[in-house]
Amino acid sequence: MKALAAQDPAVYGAIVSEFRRQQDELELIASENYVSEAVMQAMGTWLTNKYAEGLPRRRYYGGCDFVDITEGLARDRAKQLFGCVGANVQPHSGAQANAAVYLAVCQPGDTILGLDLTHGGHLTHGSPVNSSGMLYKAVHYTVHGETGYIDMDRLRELALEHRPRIIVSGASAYPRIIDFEGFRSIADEVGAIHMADIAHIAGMVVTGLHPSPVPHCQFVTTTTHKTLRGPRGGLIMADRQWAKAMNKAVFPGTQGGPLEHVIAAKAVAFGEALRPDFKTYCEKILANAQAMAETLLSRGFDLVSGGTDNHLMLVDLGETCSGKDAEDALGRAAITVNKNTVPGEKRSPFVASGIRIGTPAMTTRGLGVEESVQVANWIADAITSRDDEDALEAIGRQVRDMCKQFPVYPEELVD
Ligand code: DSN
Repeated sequence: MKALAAQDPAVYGAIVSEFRRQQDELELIASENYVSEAVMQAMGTWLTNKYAEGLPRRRYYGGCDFVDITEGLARDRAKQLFGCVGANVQPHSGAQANAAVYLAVCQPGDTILGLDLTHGGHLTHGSPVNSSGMLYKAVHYTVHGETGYIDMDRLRELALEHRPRIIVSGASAYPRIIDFEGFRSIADEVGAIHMADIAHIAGMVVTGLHPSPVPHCQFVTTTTHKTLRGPRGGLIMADRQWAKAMNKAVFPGTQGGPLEHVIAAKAVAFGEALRPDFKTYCEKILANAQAMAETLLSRGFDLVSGGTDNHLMLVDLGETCSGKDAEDALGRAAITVNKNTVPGEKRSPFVASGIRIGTPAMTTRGLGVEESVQVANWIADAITSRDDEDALEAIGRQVRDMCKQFPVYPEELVD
């Protein structure tokens, strides 16, 4: 990065500081990961200079021969990975992908039925502060008050009562297996479209460690940067009937020129996810999550739904500590998590009563079950000692020592 360092030390300095943070501290945000050097190299290329509105071989601009190759590879690999009929690799993000599906399927004012935000849903599943909740009439299902699992009976009741145009399955903070087949059967019963947003669990889906929604959906959306470990971006899949509408809804419906440098990096990441060692990686994500959940439970913490089947867990801190205080304390101990609302939330979302913990990033840097148990104990210690700066500093030193043993990237990358 010599040219950047010389030309713009302010930007370069912040980038290097972020490198140091990622390298030296522990990242447990469930939606984050570390891309490979190959993915990063593909992203930082002259493909960023190219306009390529349209689809491969059907563009509105000349000079697209080579971005047609990279986008074609991304699309073909996405289809192979997910076993889907149609794939559009152009959405700039998961939110853009979801907006495009709504545009393809709904008229303004139509009803969307999605998981409530405080029960693990996503802003784009009909929150009033998101266009999905402003342009469409949003109705929300919830998790069961006692079990913490999605209440499929209530979902069916709501679907029968409101007759939604689209039912959205998938979540941002839900630790259990999702019954996509059950969602489809309710959608079929009320004549709704079923869209699964698998942004969080895509890695497990493509490796067969979570049931695939593809046979049970008209649309599946995902981000590419979470468990899939690709560049920041989105992807939509559609069945045969909806593939054309999907493409039109992305461009010209909701986006202009695709980010071809990012799409090339998606192709590289999908290539990585097709390799057998990606399944081993995802198995380790799950094993680490189990180990952390069991340790936290043994330390007396309350987990929403009592545990986890996937890469994340939601710790309900109850009355004693807010999510914000826990997030701050862990930050001072070099551990990054995010505060999260919990079902039945009584605090504001800026304070929240829980924290969300995920294992995809720490697994990428090579931490295993033994380290996961240690990390969970540090989390428990840090939350318990949240007002004791010396204790937090001591935990932080141990966390940094562990990170040193498991570097994310070669140090030379920032030279
Ligand atoms: N913000 C992402 C997450 O953290 O789950 C979802 O978009």
